[in-house]
Amino acid sequence: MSWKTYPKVELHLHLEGAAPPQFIRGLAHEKKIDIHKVFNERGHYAYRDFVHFLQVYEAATSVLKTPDDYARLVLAVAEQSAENGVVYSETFVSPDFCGGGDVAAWRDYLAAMQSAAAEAEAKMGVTLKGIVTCIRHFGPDMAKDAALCAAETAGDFITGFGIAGDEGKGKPKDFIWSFDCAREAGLRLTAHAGEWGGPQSVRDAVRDLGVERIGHGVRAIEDLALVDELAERGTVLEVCPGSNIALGLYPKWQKHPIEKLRERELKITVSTDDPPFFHTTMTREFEELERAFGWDDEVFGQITRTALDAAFCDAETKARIAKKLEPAA
Ligand code: MCF
Ligand code: ZN
Repeated sequence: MSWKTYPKVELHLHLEGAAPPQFIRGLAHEKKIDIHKVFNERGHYAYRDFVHFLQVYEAATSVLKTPDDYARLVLAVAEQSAENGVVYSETFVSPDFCGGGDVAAWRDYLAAMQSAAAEAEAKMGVTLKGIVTCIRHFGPDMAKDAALCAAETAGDFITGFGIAGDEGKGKPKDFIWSFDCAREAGLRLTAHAGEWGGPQSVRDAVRDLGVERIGHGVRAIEDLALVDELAERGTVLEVCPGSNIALGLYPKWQKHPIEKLRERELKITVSTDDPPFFHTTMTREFEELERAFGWDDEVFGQITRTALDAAFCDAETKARIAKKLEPAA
């Protein structure tokens, strides 16, 4: 079996960010909402830079208004994942977009997403889990509501809590209450850091929030003492190289630090982040990594097993997914 046909494990996928553009256009049409600014003339998501990307993401999300819209979204996203050989995917979901942080409303959205995930598993063979995510530029108060929603619904589907959004706004320590709340509810923790913020941002996320995984984290490479600290702690990086390149963090694949981080024995995984925004898929990530760094089946197998080890799901699910990976072992 070659890596092209390996079953893949993805740990870092934003649910709305994975929405195919035609899905968002279809909903906008049904609801008579004008979102033409979200797309360019070729019908692709259009943004100028990172901050504009965040705005376009929110504008696209504005057409998703009901639990049923989210159920349809889960099915559309699962279909793309399954087409790329993904057998297990952890998706970021936010109560800020699903009920405005109200726990009762969040439960309705979650029930719809969870039943769509069960349907996707039965029909497409892809297992989905949810990581409740607060949004950094919405501030610590909204993060508290998100954490309370997460704590109330922790369980088989919601397995983790995280933070994403504009790394230039606020500090990890502003969100300690929310992360403590999620941890006490038994949720596993991850934080976006070391993308638009430098190594100190990663250090703060690990030390102040106690996260076991970092979303991106690639700028740790600018401080080798931090790389060693992360390796020692066993912190896992959810690296999304295609996202970093599309947003202009690195000029080309060969300049991406993923290979250097791997050589320094950091636990590295590969994900797509917001695939249609960045014109990527898990297949394309693997192809580009092969081209840029000569990664072979052994490396792809290792990356996939690291991802499954670092997954936030229960042991029974892990064992079931591990069986699907066996031919790659
Ligand atoms: O990882 C990328 C880029 N870095 C930071 N944040 C995000 C990324 N994709 C989506 N996000 C944020 C964004 O603020 O996550 C939120 C979006 O509103 C959604 S979480 C379900
Ligand atoms: Zn992300």
